[in-house]
Amino acid sequence: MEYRMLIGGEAVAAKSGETFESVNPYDQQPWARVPRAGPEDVDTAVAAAREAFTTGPWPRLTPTERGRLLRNLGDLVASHAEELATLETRDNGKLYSEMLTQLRYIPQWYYYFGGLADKIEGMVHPVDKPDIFNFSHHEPYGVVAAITAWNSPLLLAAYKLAPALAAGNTVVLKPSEHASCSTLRFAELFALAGFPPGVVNVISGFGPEIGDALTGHPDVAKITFTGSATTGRRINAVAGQDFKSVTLELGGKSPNIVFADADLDNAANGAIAGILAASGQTCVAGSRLLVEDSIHDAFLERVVAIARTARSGDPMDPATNIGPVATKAQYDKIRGYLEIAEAEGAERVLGGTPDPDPAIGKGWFIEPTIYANVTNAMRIAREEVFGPVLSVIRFRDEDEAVHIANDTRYGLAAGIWSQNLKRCIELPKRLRAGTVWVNTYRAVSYMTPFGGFKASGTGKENGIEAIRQYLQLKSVWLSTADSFSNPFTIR
Ligand code: TXE
Repeated sequence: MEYRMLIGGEAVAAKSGETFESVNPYDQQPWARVPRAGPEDVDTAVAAAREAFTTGPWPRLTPTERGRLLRNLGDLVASHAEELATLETRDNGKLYSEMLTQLRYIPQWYYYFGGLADKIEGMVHPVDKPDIFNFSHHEPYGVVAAITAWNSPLLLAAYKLAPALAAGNTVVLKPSEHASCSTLRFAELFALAGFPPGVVNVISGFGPEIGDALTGHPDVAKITFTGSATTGRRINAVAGQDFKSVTLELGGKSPNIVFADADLDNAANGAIAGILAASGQTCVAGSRLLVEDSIHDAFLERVVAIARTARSGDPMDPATNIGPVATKAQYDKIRGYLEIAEAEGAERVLGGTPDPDPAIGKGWFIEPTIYANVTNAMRIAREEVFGPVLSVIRFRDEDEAVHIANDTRYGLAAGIWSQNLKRCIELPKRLRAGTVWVNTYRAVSYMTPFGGFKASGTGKENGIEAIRQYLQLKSVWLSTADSFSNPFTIR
């Protein structure tokens, strides 16, 4: 397969002609060639987006028409769901069943924000001045740079594109170099949906090579990013030079807290969903399992028993629970953390080796791994592993659970398992995390705000408020006074 980028409505190669291979994590075979954009391609893509924002038909469309195009796009994603999900699985090794579920859900983002496009209302302000009519309204920023990670390319793109376009911006979208193909194929749907050329541009390439050129480009007004805290920090620094607005969704070290009064069967499934779903390669992974002392041993046994039943294998096979991890770098990083955990004295109760069963394939497989007797000071409990590796930490009482849960630089998500109503209502208020799930885990919706506290990011995606990330507020003053006198005082 040979892919093209989308710039100014044209399917193009990189100006340099360079490409790179996309490797299937399951069989470790290259299966597609992808354009390797350079800074010159970034310039062309930003210029196309800038032109579409200022002079093209896009700024003249009514918000209702923008909404209609977004709904067309949603329909097209729905009718291409199987194809796009297959590309994602080939690119990042995640289960086809997971990617297909995402692809079938993604259209809702385009329908929801398409519906919101013509409901962005301003306000008339009753100012304390005579002869003045004052109002404010929301305006798009202009060109938005949207940068996504490899774990859920088109879902993350929907989080960003749907509100950005509903608000009237134009976009340069850059998927991860580790999983570009679904986004490049998705790019072909914009013309079919009726979007004018240049409204959405898609470039593929390596973050370290073109990231600064994109985020530091003087014509990029807004940046929205999902990825690592390290790259988020870099983007913030570059964007800060020109005081650009940023929305950053970074990683996490989310606590999943199980109290003795929980429904323990549900909680055990919740613990597994938190760490083994997507082979742990999710920003909201419940990678620290906090368990109340009195049930610790029995609960751990339950979790280990379920984890043992998880089947590694071909991500296209509906019977598979654990696919390979996405890249060799990711595999090496996780292996490195397993060594760190052993050296720190964590007690391995499951896994800990590369999957030894040759029957499951040649891919980058990591066995589900569980460490007990982890303390919150260990690196395995503090740093994002992004793999199927669970750290189990004991706690005595609610106060200690809260202390451990909050004792992290991250603040993306948290889980609580309890049947005590008071606790279920009061405890979420004490947790420093942008999302708290109570008796469930890893639920997301286009209708509900999502985003981190602390080092997990800034700004919110999804839900009505998300559209504000792509709008700036303008205040307009009209005077009906007959004279404009005394120019030397404030009015
Ligand atoms: O992330 P990067 P990587 C975490 C996870 C994982 C680690 C590394 O712990 O092990 O990050 O993954 C682009 N300017 N998460 O290397 O580098 C890059 O091309 C602008 C958590 O894949 O952050 C890609 O499109 N962009 C996370 C995107 O940033 C730059 C999901 C993400 O890549 C850039 C993924 C630069 N200077 C990884 N450098 C989550 N929040 O779920 C790179 N990029």
